[in-house]
Amino acid sequence: MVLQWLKRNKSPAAGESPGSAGEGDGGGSACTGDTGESLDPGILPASLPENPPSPGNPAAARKGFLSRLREGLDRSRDQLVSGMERILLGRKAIDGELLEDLEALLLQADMGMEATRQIMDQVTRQVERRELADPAALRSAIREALLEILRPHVQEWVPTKGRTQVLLMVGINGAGKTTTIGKLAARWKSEGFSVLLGAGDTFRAAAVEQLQGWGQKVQVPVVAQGSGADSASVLFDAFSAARARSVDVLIADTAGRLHTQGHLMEELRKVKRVLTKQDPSAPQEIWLVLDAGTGQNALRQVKEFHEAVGLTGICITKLDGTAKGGMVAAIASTLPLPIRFVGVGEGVDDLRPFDAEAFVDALFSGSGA
Ligand SMILES: Nc1nc2c(ncn2[C@@H]2O[C@H](COP(=O)(O)OP(=O)(O)O)[C@@H](O)[C@H]2O)c(=O)[nH]1
Ligand SMILES: [Mg+2]
Repeated sequence: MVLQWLKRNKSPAAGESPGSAGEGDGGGSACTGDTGESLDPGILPASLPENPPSPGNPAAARKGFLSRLREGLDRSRDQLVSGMERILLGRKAIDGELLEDLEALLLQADMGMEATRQIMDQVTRQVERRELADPAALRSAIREALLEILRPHVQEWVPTKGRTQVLLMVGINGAGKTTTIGKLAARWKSEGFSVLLGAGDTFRAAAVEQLQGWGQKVQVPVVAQGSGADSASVLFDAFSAARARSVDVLIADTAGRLHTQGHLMEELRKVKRVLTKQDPSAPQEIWLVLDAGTGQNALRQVKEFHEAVGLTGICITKLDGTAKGGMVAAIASTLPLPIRFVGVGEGVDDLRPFDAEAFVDALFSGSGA
């Protein structure tokens, strides 16, 4: 369907292909795909913002999200809070041994070396200045120090109207890229933006189908070619299509890859290059999607992907049901990258901009801090 739509709506910008840009492998602009049965490609995507889905009851949705976040962090919280209670039990004074026990607990909670060091430095300074009256005051001091690490990473990103922006989603297999793309598409569509999805994960047919499934579910068009197509070629065409129709944001899916797979990292750089040929400022955003359950290995992923393609943000998925919630602090303390969104489930509404206060509350609630 998109092929017909592209032909009908061909503009000079849409006429280029990665082949003509000198980057493609001759795949040309033959673009097939599906926009969802109920959508008429002839009027897409300009008609998309006109009938956004009803957001329902936003207050109830937020409450639901917070309780899911809290529930999801049950295991992380148990570990941290019960660990602190155990350490603080019966302790009358704050001494070196107590601080060492707390340090070990933060490391066990997956906060990582850097965040743990920052938290402990701050707490130790407060102890030296006699600002903490008793061991119980340590809990709120740790909570506050954690918030200070996380707060600078709260930087929501929303598309800007008036020019087509590209958001490239990268990460390892199974991290939650495609699911997060579906959720973001629904979110931005409901906020009045026009959205197009690009099926740049061409490794498996199932990957293309999964994205098309999301396209249908949230009623957003998808530009796709068959599996095995050149990823850069698909995304080049998707960008042409998005620009030709003045779509606000193209969200580009990519195949999962390990940061150690050099040739696949090179493929990502190629995707970037072909997009830049159409617009020197594209892709405007490149987000790494991380599974919260990954723990400390996430740090390697962030560093290596950042070095390879220059990340502008991070999304953390599966905060429901992880014992490694502390990894959010580990990531925040390692690189100055915004944490754009967090996911707490597989549903379309289980995604929210990162909220440091809500996260810390969920991690500490019940501790009395
Ligand atoms: N529980 C939970 N599952 C998620 C979340 N995000 C994604 N998933 C699931 O994780 C699996 C892999 O997600 P997918 O989007 O296909 O990952 P991709 O390979 O990076 O594209 C799927 O079963 C998703 O439903 C989340 O926030 N919470
Ligand atoms: Mg995927």
